[in-house]
Amino acid sequence: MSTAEHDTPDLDAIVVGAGFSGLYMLHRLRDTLGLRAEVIESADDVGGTWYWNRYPGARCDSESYFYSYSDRLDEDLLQEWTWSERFAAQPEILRYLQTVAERFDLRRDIRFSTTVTAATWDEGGTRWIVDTSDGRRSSARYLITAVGCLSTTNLPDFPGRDSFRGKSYHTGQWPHEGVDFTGQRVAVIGTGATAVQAVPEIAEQAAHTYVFQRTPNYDIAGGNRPMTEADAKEIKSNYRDIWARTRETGFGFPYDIADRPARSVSDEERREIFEEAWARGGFRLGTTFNDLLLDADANSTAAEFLREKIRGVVRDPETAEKLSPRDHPFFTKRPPLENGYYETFNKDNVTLVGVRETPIDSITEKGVVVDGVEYEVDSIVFATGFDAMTGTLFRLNLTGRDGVTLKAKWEAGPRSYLGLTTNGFPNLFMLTGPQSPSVMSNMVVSIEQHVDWVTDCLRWLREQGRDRIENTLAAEDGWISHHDEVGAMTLLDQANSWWVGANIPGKTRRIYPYMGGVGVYKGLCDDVAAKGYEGFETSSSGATAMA
Ligand code: NA7
Repeated sequence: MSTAEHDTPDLDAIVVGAGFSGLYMLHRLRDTLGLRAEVIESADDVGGTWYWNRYPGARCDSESYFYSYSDRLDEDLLQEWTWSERFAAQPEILRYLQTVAERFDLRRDIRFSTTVTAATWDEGGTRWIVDTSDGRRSSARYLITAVGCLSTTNLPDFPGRDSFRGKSYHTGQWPHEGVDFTGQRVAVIGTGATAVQAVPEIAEQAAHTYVFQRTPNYDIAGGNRPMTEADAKEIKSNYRDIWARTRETGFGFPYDIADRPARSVSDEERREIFEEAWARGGFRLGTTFNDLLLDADANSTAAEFLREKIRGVVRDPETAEKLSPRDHPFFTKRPPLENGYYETFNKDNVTLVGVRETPIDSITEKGVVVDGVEYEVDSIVFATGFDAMTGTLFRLNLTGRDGVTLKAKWEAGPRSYLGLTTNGFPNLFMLTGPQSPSVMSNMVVSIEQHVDWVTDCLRWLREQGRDRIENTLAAEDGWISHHDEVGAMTLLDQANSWWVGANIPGKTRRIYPYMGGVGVYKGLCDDVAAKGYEGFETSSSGATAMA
């Protein structure tokens, strides 16, 4: 493909996606490096995940004050912006991202309502050729995917699904005008983090809510509450320390995993520790001991604590037992944070329908059929999750060197170096790609780390007079074996979760996120950079595309 074919001027970089990662990447490319960059975004505004997920109750499960851009972006914004709740709801996070887009004048370099249909590496031109749904073809030296990890929805192919005469929704593609369920009979399929947020809100309105549960989860107390003035003051005066800590801890939170095994303390003491974490809410419970995710026996102590909590809330013992997970260890599926979810099952007009032993047979014109019973409903809410981490990358139809597609290369699972790049796909960077900590961490911290690493890498290339970079196969093999070795030390593979690709029929089962922790991972990435981008081969095309 020759560059003469391009009908738009060449760019230095194209970024796909205008969520948390794409916005920050654009700012760095354009305003820090002075590059000509464009973001391509399928939605009609910024926000990414927070643009699409508008279902009732949608909220972040990481605390707002550290689920936002850090002091690396703008210290003034940290002081000016005050979150209204401990865990921000979707509209507030979207407003925050819109504010960032305005503050840095980012929208002028974003092509909205446009989907990337294909991206092909042009070795002769040392560039990516990008085709989009608006019929345009663009080219750029570098292609950076900022597509999010949970952006391709999973809509199971239930027999008869499309025959349903009522309204159906997927939580990840919620109508902007909202949905009023007042007086309706509603089916919610799924009991992951999304359903756990949505069900209490839907059940407030609906005449009857049927929740179809395949696998019960260990839901942790959300502990959401309004942010007080005192909270805000304390946080704002400590921001530097808070951010510094997030970059060094295992999960990218400003608190770390306690350095003690679960059995190192007495039963009473452990209980107190769990109770304290429970009362504070959020993922703290998962950081109470250092072996919860490594040792089945240690894990069982937390699992039993959580089952007890369910029994303490849900009045009907049969329903409580049905809601209690027993088939997988705690935290081997992403634990939802609950704010009133279990309590909802004490309502007379909420029914839990188990669909593990007797899966959903079909969907009919009138409703959902399980075990010969037709649950007649007016609306169906599919809270059935996403083809995580690789789903959207594959939909970009990436073709690398020698005509090899990403999908073909990754048929047996992702192959990356640091979760950032992949051999055969020069000048491609995947922000929060598989085999990086991403979904096993506070996403924004991981996003910033990736964006900053890519920014430094591009600066370094320019300083070296190079404009082509590709990781070696040896480096990739090394990363994969380290990644797999660390993953195998955990209990993660003991559950059928989207973390291991088990939620999508036919998807290769592998541990997708890097399990070594945010701080360790950052150290490894920094080390690669400090050694002159060890594991990469770089060269110069002799062109002068970069400013
Ligand atoms: P999840 O966590 O993948 O949950 C999807 C739910 O849908 C889960 O309970 C699934 O049961 C259920 N599901 C999926 N397919 C089926 C079929 N065929 N039959 C019955 N039930 C089904 O997605 P969420 O949107 O809740 O959360 C995704 C992430 O977003 C979350 O982890 C946070 O990081 C934010 P299963 O457990 O697979 O048996």
